[in-house]
Amino acid sequence: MFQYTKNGNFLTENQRKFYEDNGFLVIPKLVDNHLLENCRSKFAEVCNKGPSSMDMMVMKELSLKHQNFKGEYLVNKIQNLMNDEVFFACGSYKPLVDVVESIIGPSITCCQSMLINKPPGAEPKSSQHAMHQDYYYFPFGPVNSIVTVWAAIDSSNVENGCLFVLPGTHKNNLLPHKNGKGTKNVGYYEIVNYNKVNLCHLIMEQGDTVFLHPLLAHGSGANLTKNFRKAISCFYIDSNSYLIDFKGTQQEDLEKVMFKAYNKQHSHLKNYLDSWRLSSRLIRGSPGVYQQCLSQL
Ligand SMILES: O=C(O)CCC(=O)C(=O)O
Repeated sequence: MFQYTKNGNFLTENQRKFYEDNGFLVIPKLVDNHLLENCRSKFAEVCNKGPSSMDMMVMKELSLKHQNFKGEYLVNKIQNLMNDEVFFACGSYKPLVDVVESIIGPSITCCQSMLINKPPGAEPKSSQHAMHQDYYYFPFGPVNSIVTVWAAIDSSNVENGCLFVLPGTHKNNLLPHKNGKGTKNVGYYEIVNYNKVNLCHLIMEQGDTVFLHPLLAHGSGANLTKNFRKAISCFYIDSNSYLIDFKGTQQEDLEKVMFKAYNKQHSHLKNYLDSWRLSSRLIRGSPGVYQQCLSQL
């Protein structure tokens, strides 16, 4: 009866059914505010003093780069967070990982993590994140062994660029995407054609957490307020996932673009797959096929 979730005790029958039918599930107040405030402070520290671990990457909002903005008024994302213990405390927070386990099973690796900041004043086209499926970026499978988790550090709403989703679209295959060049931000790909009729905005308070299937079409709006909009987003996979070669697929272009961007900060990287070695950390259970494959690259 259930295809996208596992048997276990951490989700109610209704929550499980909601995720199965819609491809996402919001759990109010799941992450402790204290952990999120620690992440907020750590983010400010990284913006001002630089990365707090070797593998961490800091990205700037291009539309603000030439306007003399600094610190968290300029940085729109830091990624590869899990080797910083402040962020790890959030990414490995038991109530959150329990829900992840209910979706992908008990062998859990966080394969990517980011703190996404939408600073005030950015160009709307640049601050929004166009409609996409996260699976477009992931060179591993099977697809149902992956889940995206997004926890609100600030309340998010239509004005400050909350997430929006197209419920049920996780039942599609991977859809054609094109490079969202208009956004200026490297690595933003968007779905070429989609129907907005059922678009649903996720209005969330601090600590509210949404779990998204990797094929669910989603994005986020521009921040049109004078305040920041921050969230922490982690991607989890079953540690027995296998790697996929993007050669000959529609993601060949993405692979080149992302590798070029990552290579600027980490010149020792051999290829795009190699970048997942930097960003992955085991969270629960034993290392599996995924770790073996990465170590053989
Ligand atoms: O704006 C955000 O916080 C989320 C953007 C998003 O959809 C993503 O990073 O996949």
